[in-house]
Amino acid sequence: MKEADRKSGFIAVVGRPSTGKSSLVNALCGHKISIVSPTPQTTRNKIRGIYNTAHGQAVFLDTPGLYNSRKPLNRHLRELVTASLDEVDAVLYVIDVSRPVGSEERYIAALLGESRLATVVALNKIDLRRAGGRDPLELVRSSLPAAAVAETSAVRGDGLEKLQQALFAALPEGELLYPEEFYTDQDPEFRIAELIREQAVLQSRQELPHALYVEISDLELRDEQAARPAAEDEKEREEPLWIRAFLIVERESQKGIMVGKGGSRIKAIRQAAQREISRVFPYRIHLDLRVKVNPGWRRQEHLLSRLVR
Ligand SMILES: Nc1nc2c(ncn2[C@@H]2O[C@H](COP(=O)(O)OP(=O)(O)OP(=O)(O)O)[C@@H](O)[C@H]2O)c(=O)[nH]1
Ligand SMILES: [Mg+2]
Repeated sequence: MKEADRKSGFIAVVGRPSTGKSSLVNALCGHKISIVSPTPQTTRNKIRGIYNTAHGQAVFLDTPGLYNSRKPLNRHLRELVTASLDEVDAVLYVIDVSRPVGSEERYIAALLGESRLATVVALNKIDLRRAGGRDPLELVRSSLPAAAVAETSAVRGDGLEKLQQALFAALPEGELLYPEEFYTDQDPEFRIAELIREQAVLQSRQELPHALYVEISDLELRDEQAARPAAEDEKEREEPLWIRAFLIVERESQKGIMVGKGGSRIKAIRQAAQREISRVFPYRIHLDLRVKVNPGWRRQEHLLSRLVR
Protein backbone atom coordinates (compact mmCIF):
# COMPACT_ATOMS: atom_id res chain seq x y z
CA MET A 1 0.00 0.00 0.00
CA LYS A 2 1.31 3.44 -0.90
CA GLU A 3 2.14 5.68 2.03
CA ALA A 4 -0.30 8.29 0.68
CA ASP A 5 -3.22 5.83 0.84
CA ARG A 6 -2.82 5.37 4.57
CA LYS A 7 -5.63 6.71 6.68
CA SER A 8 -5.40 8.08 10.19
CA GLY A 9 -7.53 10.01 12.63
CA PHE A 10 -9.47 10.18 15.87
CA ILE A 11 -12.80 8.42 16.33
CA ALA A 12 -15.09 9.12 19.31
CA VAL A 13 -16.98 6.03 20.47
CA VAL A 14 -20.37 7.22 21.63
CA GLY A 15 -23.65 5.67 22.78
CA ARG A 16 -25.99 4.99 25.67
CA PRO A 17 -24.51 3.35 28.78
CA SER A 18 -23.65 -0.35 28.48
CA THR A 19 -24.13 -0.69 24.71
CA GLY A 20 -20.70 -2.33 24.36
CA LYS A 21 -18.52 0.67 23.42
CA SER A 22 -15.53 -0.43 25.49
CA SER A 23 -15.98 -4.06 24.43
CA LEU A 24 -15.85 -3.02 20.77
CA VAL A 25 -12.74 -0.88 21.28
CA ASN A 26 -11.01 -3.81 23.02
CA ALA A 27 -12.13 -6.29 20.35
CA LEU A 28 -10.94 -4.06 17.49
CA CYS A 29 -7.62 -3.13 19.08
CA GLY A 30 -6.97 -6.68 20.29
CA HIS A 31 -5.98 -5.50 23.77
CA LYS A 32 -7.72 -4.80 27.02
CA ILE A 33 -7.73 -1.04 26.80
CA SER A 34 -10.91 -0.11 28.54
CA ILE A 35 -12.61 -1.89 31.43
CA VAL A 36 -15.94 -3.65 30.85
CA SER A 37 -18.80 -4.58 33.15
CA PRO A 38 -22.56 -5.16 32.92
CA THR A 39 -23.08 -2.06 35.07
CA PRO A 40 -24.02 1.07 33.10
CA GLN A 41 -21.50 3.91 33.29
CA THR A 42 -18.48 1.72 33.78
CA THR A 43 -16.31 4.05 31.68
CA ARG A 44 -15.68 7.41 33.32
CA ASN A 45 -12.88 8.75 31.17
CA LYS A 46 -11.93 9.50 27.62
CA ILE A 47 -9.80 6.44 27.01
CA ARG A 48 -7.57 6.25 23.97
CA GLY A 49 -7.22 2.95 22.15
CA ILE A 50 -4.91 2.88 19.15
CA TYR A 51 -5.91 0.58 16.32
CA ASN A 52 -3.11 -0.21 13.87
CA THR A 53 -3.96 -1.93 10.59
CA ALA A 54 -2.65 -2.13 7.05
CA HIS A 55 -5.16 0.62 6.21
CA GLY A 56 -3.58 3.00 8.70
CA GLN A 57 -4.20 4.06 12.28
CA ALA A 58 -7.47 4.83 14.04
CA VAL A 59 -7.28 6.35 17.49
CA PHE A 60 -10.48 5.61 19.41
CA LEU A 61 -11.69 7.84 22.20
CA ASP A 62 -13.84 5.49 24.25
CA THR A 63 -16.27 7.65 26.21
CA PRO A 64 -18.74 7.24 29.09
CA GLY A 65 -22.30 6.22 28.20
CA LEU A 66 -24.49 9.24 27.49
CA TYR A 67 -27.15 9.46 30.14
CA ASN A 68 -29.50 12.25 30.99
CA SER A 69 -29.28 13.07 34.68
CA ARG A 70 -28.54 16.24 36.58
CA LYS A 71 -26.34 14.60 39.22
CA PRO A 72 -22.90 16.24 39.23
CA LEU A 73 -21.02 13.05 38.29
CA ASN A 74 -23.33 12.47 35.32
CA ARG A 75 -23.00 16.08 34.23
CA HIS A 76 -19.20 15.74 34.19
CA LEU A 77 -19.46 12.49 32.22
CA ARG A 78 -21.85 14.04 29.69
CA GLU A 79 -19.67 17.11 29.20
CA LEU A 80 -16.69 14.85 28.56
CA VAL A 81 -18.57 13.07 25.78
CA THR A 82 -19.80 16.22 24.06
CA ALA A 83 -16.33 17.81 24.33
CA SER A 84 -14.75 14.77 22.67
CA LEU A 85 -16.90 15.37 19.60
CA ASP A 86 -14.89 18.56 19.02
CA GLU A 87 -11.62 16.61 18.86
CA VAL A 88 -12.39 13.90 16.36
CA ASP A 89 -12.56 13.17 12.64
CA ALA A 90 -15.37 10.64 12.92
CA VAL A 91 -17.77 8.94 15.32
CA LEU A 92 -18.50 5.31 16.06
CA TYR A 93 -22.05 5.31 17.37
CA VAL A 94 -22.83 2.08 19.24
CA ILE A 95 -26.46 0.98 19.57
CA ASP A 96 -27.53 -2.04 21.63
CA VAL A 97 -30.15 -3.84 19.53
CA SER A 98 -31.37 -5.85 22.52
CA ARG A 99 -32.80 -2.72 24.14
CA PRO A 100 -35.76 -0.78 22.74
CA VAL A 101 -35.10 2.56 21.07
CA GLY A 102 -36.17 5.21 23.57
CA SER A 103 -35.85 8.94 24.09
CA GLU A 104 -32.17 8.58 25.09
CA GLU A 105 -31.37 6.92 21.77
CA ARG A 106 -33.27 9.54 19.80
CA TYR A 107 -31.39 12.28 21.67
CA ILE A 108 -27.99 10.80 20.79
CA ALA A 109 -28.94 10.20 17.15
CA ALA A 110 -30.08 13.83 16.88
CA LEU A 111 -26.92 15.12 18.62
CA LEU A 112 -24.70 13.22 16.19
CA GLY A 113 -26.81 14.33 13.24
CA GLU A 114 -26.29 17.96 14.26
CA SER A 115 -22.54 17.44 14.75
CA ARG A 116 -22.16 16.73 11.01
CA LEU A 117 -19.28 14.37 11.79
CA ALA A 118 -18.75 11.33 9.60
CA THR A 119 -20.55 8.59 11.53
CA VAL A 120 -20.36 4.82 11.49
CA VAL A 121 -23.06 2.95 13.38
CA ALA A 122 -22.46 -0.39 15.07
CA LEU A 123 -25.71 -2.24 15.72
CA ASN A 124 -24.17 -4.26 18.55
CA LYS A 125 -25.21 -7.34 20.54
CA ILE A 126 -26.71 -9.07 17.49
CA ASP A 127 -26.07 -12.35 19.32
CA LEU A 128 -28.95 -11.39 21.66
CA ARG A 129 -32.65 -11.21 20.88
CA ARG A 130 -33.62 -7.93 19.24
CA ALA A 131 -35.88 -5.68 21.25
CA GLY A 132 -39.35 -5.00 19.93
CA GLY A 133 -40.56 -1.54 19.00
CA ARG A 134 -38.96 0.89 16.58
CA ASP A 135 -36.20 -0.58 14.40
CA PRO A 136 -32.92 1.19 15.31
CA LEU A 137 -31.99 1.18 11.63
CA GLU A 138 -35.00 3.34 10.89
CA LEU A 139 -33.82 5.87 13.50
CA VAL A 140 -30.35 5.87 11.93
CA ARG A 141 -31.73 6.37 8.43
CA SER A 142 -33.81 9.35 9.49
CA SER A 143 -31.29 11.12 11.81
CA LEU A 144 -28.02 10.09 10.16
CA PRO A 145 -28.82 9.35 6.52
CA ALA A 146 -25.16 9.28 5.43
CA ALA A 147 -23.98 6.90 8.17
CA ALA A 148 -22.46 3.53 7.32
CA VAL A 149 -23.94 0.68 9.35
CA ALA A 150 -22.38 -2.58 10.54
CA GLU A 151 -24.04 -5.30 12.61
CA THR A 152 -21.68 -6.51 15.31
CA SER A 153 -21.26 -8.71 18.33
CA ALA A 154 -18.31 -7.55 20.40
CA VAL A 155 -18.37 -10.68 22.55
CA ARG A 156 -18.43 -13.09 19.60
CA GLY A 157 -16.26 -10.95 17.33
CA ASP A 158 -18.89 -10.85 14.58
CA GLY A 159 -18.99 -8.06 12.00
CA LEU A 160 -15.67 -6.50 13.04
CA GLU A 161 -14.18 -6.61 9.56
CA LYS A 162 -17.06 -4.74 8.02
CA LEU A 163 -16.94 -2.26 10.88
CA GLN A 164 -13.22 -1.77 10.37
CA GLN A 165 -13.69 -1.04 6.66
CA ALA A 166 -16.44 1.47 7.34
CA LEU A 167 -14.32 3.22 9.99
CA PHE A 168 -11.28 3.61 7.76
CA ALA A 169 -13.49 4.80 4.90
CA ALA A 170 -14.61 7.61 7.22
CA LEU A 171 -11.07 8.74 8.10
CA PRO A 172 -8.91 11.18 6.14
CA GLU A 173 -5.59 10.19 4.57
CA GLY A 174 -2.73 10.89 6.92
CA GLU A 175 0.44 9.90 8.71
CA LEU A 176 0.58 7.80 11.89
CA LEU A 177 -0.45 9.73 15.00
CA TYR A 178 1.34 7.36 17.38
CA PRO A 179 4.20 4.91 16.88
CA GLU A 180 2.85 1.68 15.39
CA GLU A 181 3.66 -0.45 18.45
CA PHE A 182 1.46 1.68 20.76
CA TYR A 183 -2.05 0.53 21.58
CA THR A 184 -2.93 3.03 24.29
CA ASP A 185 -1.50 6.16 25.88
CA GLN A 186 -2.83 5.63 29.40
CA ASP A 187 -0.23 5.81 32.13
CA PRO A 188 0.36 2.66 34.22
CA GLU A 189 -1.10 4.19 37.38
CA PHE A 190 -4.39 4.96 35.65
CA ARG A 191 -4.62 1.52 34.04
CA ILE A 192 -3.96 -0.20 37.35
CA ALA A 193 -6.60 1.91 39.11
CA GLU A 194 -9.08 1.01 36.36
CA LEU A 195 -8.34 -2.72 36.58
CA ILE A 196 -8.94 -2.57 40.34
CA ARG A 197 -12.16 -0.59 39.83
CA GLU A 198 -13.37 -3.13 37.27
CA GLN A 199 -13.10 -5.95 39.81
CA ALA A 200 -14.68 -3.83 42.54
CA VAL A 201 -17.60 -2.99 40.23
CA LEU A 202 -18.01 -6.61 39.13
CA GLN A 203 -18.06 -7.84 42.71
CA SER A 204 -20.33 -5.19 44.21
CA ARG A 205 -22.68 -4.50 41.38
CA GLN A 206 -25.87 -5.30 43.22
CA GLU A 207 -24.97 -2.82 45.90
CA LEU A 208 -22.82 0.16 45.02
CA PRO A 209 -20.88 0.16 41.77
CA HIS A 210 -21.33 3.89 41.17
CA ALA A 211 -20.23 4.92 44.66
CA LEU A 212 -16.65 3.79 44.07
CA TYR A 213 -13.41 5.20 42.87
CA VAL A 214 -9.84 4.00 43.22
CA GLU A 215 -6.75 5.87 44.26
CA ILE A 216 -3.23 4.51 43.91
CA SER A 217 -1.09 5.80 46.77
CA ASP A 218 2.10 3.92 45.98
CA LEU A 219 3.55 2.16 42.96
CA GLU A 220 7.03 0.73 43.23
CA LEU A 221 9.21 -1.75 41.36
CA ARG A 222 11.37 -3.41 44.01
CA ASP A 223 14.43 -4.94 42.52
CA GLU A 224 14.89 -7.46 45.36
CA GLN A 225 16.56 -9.97 43.12
CA ALA A 226 19.17 -7.74 41.54
CA ALA A 227 21.74 -8.82 44.14
CA ARG A 228 21.04 -12.53 43.57
CA PRO A 229 22.71 -14.66 40.91
CA ALA A 230 20.66 -15.15 37.74
CA ALA A 231 18.01 -17.85 38.04
CA GLU A 232 17.65 -20.63 35.49
CA ASP A 233 14.03 -19.79 34.99
CA GLU A 234 13.58 -16.21 33.79
CA LYS A 235 10.19 -16.06 35.48
CA GLU A 236 11.84 -16.34 38.85
CA ARG A 237 13.65 -13.13 38.08
CA GLU A 238 10.47 -11.20 37.46
CA GLU A 239 10.58 -8.18 39.69
CA PRO A 240 7.72 -7.58 42.08
CA LEU A 241 5.52 -4.56 41.45
CA TRP A 242 4.20 -3.24 44.74
CA ILE A 243 0.92 -1.41 44.60
CA ARG A 244 -0.86 0.25 47.46
CA ALA A 245 -4.36 1.35 46.58
CA PHE A 246 -7.56 2.56 48.18
CA LEU A 247 -11.08 1.69 47.18
CA ILE A 248 -13.00 4.79 48.09
CA VAL A 249 -16.70 4.77 48.91
CA GLU A 250 -19.14 7.51 49.82
CA ARG A 251 -20.46 6.48 53.20
CA GLU A 252 -19.28 4.62 56.30
CA SER A 253 -22.07 2.03 55.81
CA GLN A 254 -20.67 1.17 52.35
CA LYS A 255 -17.29 0.36 53.80
CA GLY A 256 -18.63 -2.83 55.40
CA ILE A 257 -20.20 -3.88 52.10
CA MET A 258 -16.90 -3.56 50.27
CA VAL A 259 -14.91 -5.32 52.99
CA GLY A 260 -17.43 -8.16 53.21
CA LYS A 261 -17.86 -10.81 55.91
CA GLY A 262 -14.50 -11.40 57.56
CA GLY A 263 -12.85 -9.40 54.76
CA SER A 264 -14.00 -11.90 52.12
CA ARG A 265 -15.09 -9.41 49.47
CA ILE A 266 -12.05 -7.15 49.58
CA LYS A 267 -9.88 -10.26 49.42
CA ALA A 268 -11.71 -11.55 46.34
CA ILE A 269 -11.40 -8.13 44.67
CA ARG A 270 -7.69 -7.96 45.51
CA GLN A 271 -6.97 -11.42 44.14
CA ALA A 272 -8.93 -10.89 40.93
CA ALA A 273 -7.35 -7.46 40.39
CA GLN A 274 -3.85 -8.89 40.92
CA ARG A 275 -4.58 -11.47 38.25
CA GLU A 276 -5.85 -8.87 35.79
CA ILE A 277 -2.97 -6.47 36.44
CA SER A 278 -0.41 -9.22 35.87
CA ARG A 279 -1.97 -9.93 32.45
CA VAL A 280 -1.17 -6.37 31.42
CA PHE A 281 2.11 -5.78 33.28
CA PRO A 282 4.75 -8.53 33.26
CA TYR A 283 5.59 -8.41 36.94
CA ARG A 284 4.75 -10.31 40.07
CA ILE A 285 1.99 -8.15 41.51
CA HIS A 286 1.69 -7.36 45.21
CA LEU A 287 -1.47 -5.42 45.83
CA ASP A 288 -2.26 -3.89 49.18
CA LEU A 289 -5.90 -2.82 48.91
CA ARG A 290 -7.87 -0.98 51.56
CA VAL A 291 -11.27 0.63 51.77
CA LYS A 292 -11.63 4.28 52.71
CA VAL A 293 -14.56 6.70 52.98
CA ASN A 294 -14.65 10.09 51.30
CA PRO A 295 -18.06 11.41 52.38
CA GLY A 296 -20.21 12.54 49.46
CA TRP A 297 -17.36 12.47 46.95
CA ARG A 298 -19.76 12.45 44.02
CA ARG A 299 -20.69 16.03 44.83
CA GLN A 300 -17.13 17.37 45.08
CA GLU A 301 -16.57 19.43 41.97
CA HIS A 302 -12.76 19.57 42.20
CA LEU A 303 -12.52 15.80 42.65
CA LEU A 304 -14.93 15.13 39.78
CA SER A 305 -12.84 17.35 37.51
CA ARG A 306 -9.78 15.26 38.39
CA LEU A 307 -11.50 11.86 38.08
CA VAL A 308 -13.58 12.49 34.96
CA ARG A 309 -11.26 13.56 32.18
N1 LIG B 1 -24.30 -10.42 24.47
C1 LIG B 1 -23.47 -9.40 24.24
N2 LIG B 1 -23.01 -8.68 25.26
C2 LIG B 1 -22.17 -7.66 25.00
C3 LIG B 1 -21.76 -7.31 23.68
N3 LIG B 1 -20.93 -6.24 23.75
C4 LIG B 1 -20.82 -5.95 25.06
N4 LIG B 1 -21.55 -6.78 25.82
C5 LIG B 1 -21.71 -6.79 27.29
O1 LIG B 1 -22.39 -5.60 27.64
C6 LIG B 1 -21.92 -5.12 28.91
C7 LIG B 1 -21.45 -3.68 28.76
O2 LIG B 1 -20.29 -3.68 27.95
P1 LIG B 1 -19.27 -2.45 27.94
O3 LIG B 1 -18.30 -2.69 26.86
O4 LIG B 1 -18.76 -2.19 29.32
O5 LIG B 1 -20.29 -1.30 27.52
P2 LIG B 1 -20.03 0.28 27.46
O6 LIG B 1 -20.90 0.80 26.37
O7 LIG B 1 -18.58 0.58 27.36
O8 LIG B 1 -20.60 0.71 28.87
P3 LIG B 1 -20.35 2.11 29.68
O9 LIG B 1 -18.90 2.40 29.70
O10 LIG B 1 -20.88 1.78 31.03
O11 LIG B 1 -21.16 3.13 28.96
C8 LIG B 1 -20.83 -6.08 29.35
O12 LIG B 1 -21.40 -7.04 30.22
C9 LIG B 1 -20.38 -6.73 28.04
O13 LIG B 1 -19.85 -8.02 28.20
C10 LIG B 1 -22.27 -8.10 22.61
O14 LIG B 1 -22.00 -7.89 21.42
N5 LIG B 1 -23.14 -9.13 22.95
MG1 LIG C 1 -17.37 1.66 28.58
